[in-house]
Amino acid sequence: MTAAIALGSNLPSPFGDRAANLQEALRRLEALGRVTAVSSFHDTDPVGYEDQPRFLNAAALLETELSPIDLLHGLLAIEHAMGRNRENAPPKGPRVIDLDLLLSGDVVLQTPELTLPHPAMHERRFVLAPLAEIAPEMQHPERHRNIAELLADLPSL
Ligand code: PH2
Ligand code: MG
Ligand code: MG
Repeated sequence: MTAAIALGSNLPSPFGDRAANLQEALRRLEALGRVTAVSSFHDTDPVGYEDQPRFLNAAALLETELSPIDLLHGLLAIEHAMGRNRENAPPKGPRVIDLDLLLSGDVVLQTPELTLPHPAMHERRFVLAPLAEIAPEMQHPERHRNIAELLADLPSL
């Protein structure tokens, strides 16, 4: 199954700067499947909680045999291994690495742990713009729009 993953970083780490963190996470994603496409890296304004450093965002496609929940656990394990600490950090605050599962094929799923498609993906330019570079025709299984269409639908500000 093809999974779409959003990557974000807005803190340096022992791996290096934000770009080094994205590169390191992409390297580690290879343990969960085969990375078949990676977008360019987008320097973005923080959205939501604005009093934090700018983000570097990207998107990747992963061809994987893992179930969505096992894939989620793999993503969380990478975040943890790279030094993301959720205990003493605000929910939308600065982070070394954030790996969000956006889509797993056309799976629609709602559990306490995981909602697919990612419930906010269609309203986030920092998610849709990178993903549109590598998967413009990938379908959102609930909105019946592809990624390029969702991006074009965003209000301009
Ligand atoms: N992630 C957030 C909150 N705000 N803003 C940008 N630009 N990029 C992000 O990845 C991001 C954010 C919470 O996950
Ligand atoms: Mg996120
Ligand atoms: Mg996350």
